[in-house]
Amino acid sequence: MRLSQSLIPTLKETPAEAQIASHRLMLRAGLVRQMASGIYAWLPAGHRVLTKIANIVREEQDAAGVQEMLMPTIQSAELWRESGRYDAYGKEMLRITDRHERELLFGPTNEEMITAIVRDSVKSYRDLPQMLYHIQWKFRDEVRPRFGVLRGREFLMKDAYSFDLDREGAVVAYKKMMLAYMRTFQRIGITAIPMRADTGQIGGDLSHEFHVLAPTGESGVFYDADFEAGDALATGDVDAFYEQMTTIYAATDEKHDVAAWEKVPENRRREGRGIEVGQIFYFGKKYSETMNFGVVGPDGTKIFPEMGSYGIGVSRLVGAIIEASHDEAGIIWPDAVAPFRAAILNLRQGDAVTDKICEDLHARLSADCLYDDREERAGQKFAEADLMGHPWQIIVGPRGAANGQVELKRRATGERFELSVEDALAKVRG
Ligand code: 5CA
Repeated sequence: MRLSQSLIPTLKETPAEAQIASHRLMLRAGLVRQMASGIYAWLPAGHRVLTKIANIVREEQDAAGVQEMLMPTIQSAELWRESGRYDAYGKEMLRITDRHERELLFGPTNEEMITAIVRDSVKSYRDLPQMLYHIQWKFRDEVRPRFGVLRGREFLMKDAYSFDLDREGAVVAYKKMMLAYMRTFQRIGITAIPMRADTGQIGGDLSHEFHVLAPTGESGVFYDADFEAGDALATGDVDAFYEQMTTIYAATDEKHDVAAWEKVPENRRREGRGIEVGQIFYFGKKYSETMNFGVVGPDGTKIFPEMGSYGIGVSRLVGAIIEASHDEAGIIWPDAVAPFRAAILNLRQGDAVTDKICEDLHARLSADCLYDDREERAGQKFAEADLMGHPWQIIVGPRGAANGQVELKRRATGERFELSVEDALAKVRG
């Protein structure tokens, strides 16, 4: 993509309304614009990040055997009256009335809708288990939307739902999902720690929140430093993995257990703050019973399925990644989710050899690179590339170009390499 022809409206000044780094940097790097309180438009570069994250989430859900579908954003109040949550949900729910005076709402989550959908066609124990997910916009009328996309009112969520015949099956689904989450976060390039959590609005008796460590996080977190050391994912075995994850102490302030904390050796105790990027719940028959969803069991009796729900804050992740990975100059994107893997900085637009090398690089790196082909000072190009946080910068100036050399800069470490065009390409491609 050519920067001269792109809508990436970077800002030099720090926007006054932004209190924390990720919000400031998302505005300054031209990723999003606020359209109303807690409601954002995703501009082209921001949309690329959101899409890359959603695709990783999708691939790992698919790999775990979860079926993708798409439910609407607008739901009927009737559905929520069935579970009793229509009144219980309170002011966070955006309620809408249509022209026929029918009561609708903008979905804050989908337990009721998925239960109604599965209830409609699953009648026998033979049709279970089922695991389904979608990636869809949600709306919660938060009292205090803040920190940009971290606490928005409209936000993108991956929400999955499991239906099993018994508790044992539901716990298998829960463990599978925890493994899928850890794989997802690892692929994105961040560390997210699963912590015992409260079940809140969703209800139930087993829940974990996944927290990215960052000083600006909304929750206090306590965890055993062993978590960082152990590569629990390497086991590949769901039970062994779950065992390892849940025996290492990690809890948010809401569930912090002082007696257990004292059992963690002092030199391994870590306290900090975390941003919740996902939460999983096992809540049993809460919705299947209240919404009268039963299947016929092997002996002809009615069985209410055991359910769980599993969320990832896809749009919140964009902000959380930036909170965890930035410096004074700007964003430092992990390779897998950067809007562009590389930027080409042409330091002498109009110099025939420099232009030719840049055009050649641009053609060969194609869509995943941003070519800064503007008539701008080198200093500005450097500053904006650092701000936007491309993992690689390929810097092409007339002196090097004359010898077929370019400079390659790694954003995360600041390392610089003088390389031939071919070697630079090979390094960027990894
Ligand atoms: N139905 C369940 C799981 S599918 C559920 O709604 N869980 S949740 O309330 O914990 O939300 C799932 C994830 O969405 C959270 O972990 C968080 O990452 C994200 N999220 C929740 N509220 C917001 C918000 N206001 N802005 C941005 N992301 C949010």
